[in-house]
Formats: sequence, structure tokens, C-alpha cells
Amino acid sequence: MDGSPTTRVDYGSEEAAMQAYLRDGETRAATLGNRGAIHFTAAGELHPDIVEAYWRCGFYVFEGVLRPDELFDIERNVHEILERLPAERGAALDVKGRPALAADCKGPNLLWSKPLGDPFGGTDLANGRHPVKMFEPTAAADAPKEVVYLILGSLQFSEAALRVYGHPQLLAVAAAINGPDFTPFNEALFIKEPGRGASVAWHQDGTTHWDSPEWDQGIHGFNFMGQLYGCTAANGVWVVPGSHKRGRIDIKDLVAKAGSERLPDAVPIIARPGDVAITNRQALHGSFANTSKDWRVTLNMGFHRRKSVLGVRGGGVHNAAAVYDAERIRERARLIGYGIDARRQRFPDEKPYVYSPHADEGLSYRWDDKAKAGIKDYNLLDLSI
Ligand SMILES: O=C(O)CCC(=O)C(=O)O
Repeated sequence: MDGSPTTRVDYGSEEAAMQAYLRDGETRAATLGNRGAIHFTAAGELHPDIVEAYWRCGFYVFEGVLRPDELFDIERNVHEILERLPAERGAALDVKGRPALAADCKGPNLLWSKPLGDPFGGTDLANGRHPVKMFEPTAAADAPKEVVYLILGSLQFSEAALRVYGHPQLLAVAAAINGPDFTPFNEALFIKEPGRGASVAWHQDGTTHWDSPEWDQGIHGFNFMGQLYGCTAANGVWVVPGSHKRGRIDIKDLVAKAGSERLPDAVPIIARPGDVAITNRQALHGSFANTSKDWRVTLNMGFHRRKSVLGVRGGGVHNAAAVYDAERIRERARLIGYGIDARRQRFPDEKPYVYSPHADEGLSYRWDDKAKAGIKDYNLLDLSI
């Protein structure tokens, strides 16, 4: 895998309709005015045009955030990860007989699907938040029985991903959107292999605050989606612009009215290698089976407002439900400190981000072998709301 195009398969009986939908969606996406470089005002604030477009659309594409040498590091790590995957679901060894990635982890790490399948749609999994099953095209006869399409707790498997997590501009965006005392949510790698990558059925991410008297458009936080190879209408995430403002949406009804899962108002996130999208977790979003010839590898990194998690009972989607106290948040936010320090070591020319909660409490984090051993299973502490 080097990101070069492979042979595409087609969308079966839906192929013609799907191709028209992809083209139309791309045209609609280009009209939104929600993309460009990350930039700040002279006073150091995230530029108001970016803030306005993010809150209007529920997503924004930051262009050219990850530099070529950084993408090279990420690609190398992704190769290593893919080579070390278990030979099949539940196997302790990889195809070469070595201990497999995450085989000794306690946390949930590897999510499998049949090629081009939709493992969550129409099931009760994840609190039933993916109510409609996506069309499942047929994969080529030589495809494996199952593929890994999602890797959770990904910072423990990739130092390059940890360094992206400590990116000063991205963390400054997190502070602008969620407040300087923002907290982690979770991190993941989405792997959409050409001709095999699974669908992620339409859903909204939040679980805990929909009925809160304090509910607003940002209460369930956001995800950064960093792109190694870029993403297209065919393999990328689709979003219904503005849907993060609408509360909980009746997805079944929308799909029934549309007559298929091709929601008429949705648009694809289009990105080049090194672009990083920010997507509101309340936005209605999903992705189709990747029948295209292009790889998509996305580094997901989620962040919350502190007041959305402190004292709140988690939703139990990513780990055991628990009430999140200050100590839990502090422990989970170590990863921000490690990310910043790991980045400082690799890119000494950059000005490291200063994370206010660490500065205020006099906490400092050093990324070294001990820290590396200490983050095994860190995602058991994800702040899942
Ligand atoms: O990357 C994808 O295909 C889906 C992403 C997604 O649903 C999420 O981050 O919540």
C-alpha cells in the first residue's frame, strides 16, 4: 500500500445512481465556502471567517496542515500497522506469525467488517445510532473474508499520529472552538481500502446531551479528520451541512423520503493529502463502501468542551460507562502533553503549543520509552459522550 490507485469495483445495481450522486455532491460541496488554510488574526484568534463557516456548515477543511515529511512518517507507521494486523479476527498472530497488533490489549482496538460491508447500519450497536443499513456492494472474489476498517486507541500504535495530535495549529483550533481547557475524546484510524473499505452508516455521534437543557450546536464536541492520501466523494465522509444545529434527526425518515441512502442535501468532504477537516460530532454524517480505486486513511482526533464531560456519565460506546471526574480527565489528557513533546522532538523548528490545563497545574510531560509503555490501553479512558 503506497496510496497509488488500484482497480475499482462497482456499486452493483446502484452504480449509475451512485456516480451521479457523487458528481452532484462534489458540486454542492464546492459552493459552501468552508475550506482554506488555518489562519489567525493579528491578536492570535482563529480567523472569524473560519469560525463562522464551521458553525454554519458543521465542518471545515483546513488545507495543507500536515507537511510532506510528516505524511511520510504517517505512511510508514500505517504500513507497519497494516502488516501487524491479526491474520484474521481474534488471531494472536499476524500473517507472518509475529504477535499481532493489539492482541495483548484490553481495550477495544480493531473493528472488522466484510469487504464493502456495513457492520453497524440497522443494528443496535453503539446505542443504535446507525439506524439504516447502507447498500453493500459485492467485493472481488479474491477479497479476504473480513478487513479491519477502524483502529481505536491509535496513538499507542503510531508515534507519527501522536505527533499530529500535538500539532500547535490544530490544538489552537481546538481551544478556539471548545475553550482553552478543552479535553480529549478519542482517536482512531479509519482505513478505507480500495474495493474493500466498509461503509459507516449515517449517524450523529453524540449520546449523552441531546435532551440536556444546556444543549447547543457544539455540546458533543468535534473530530479532526487528518488525511494521509486525501479523500474523494467516493471514499470520503459525507455531511449534511447545518445538521449539527437540528437536534436529534430521524435518519430512518430522511432515508425513506430520499428513497435510498443517497441523502439529497449531503456533501462529501473533499481533501488533499495533508488536509485536516474539522467535523461537528452532531452533524449527520457517514461514508459509503469504498468501491473506488483510491485509498483513504484518516487520522481521527476528537475534542470536547471540559464542561461537556466533567461530572458527566459517559455513554458507554467506546468503553465502560463511568462518571468522568477531574482526575479521569487529567489522566486522559496526558496524551496531549505527550503529543506536544513528541512533536517538539521531531520538529524542533516549530513553536510547541501550550495546553492551559497543564500550564495552570504545573504539569509537564516527556515523551520517552517509559511514557510509551505507559500509554498502552490508554483508550480505556476515552471520554465518550
Ligand atoms: O471516516 C469515516 O468513514 C466515518 C467517520 C465517522 O463516522 C466519525 O468519525 O464519527
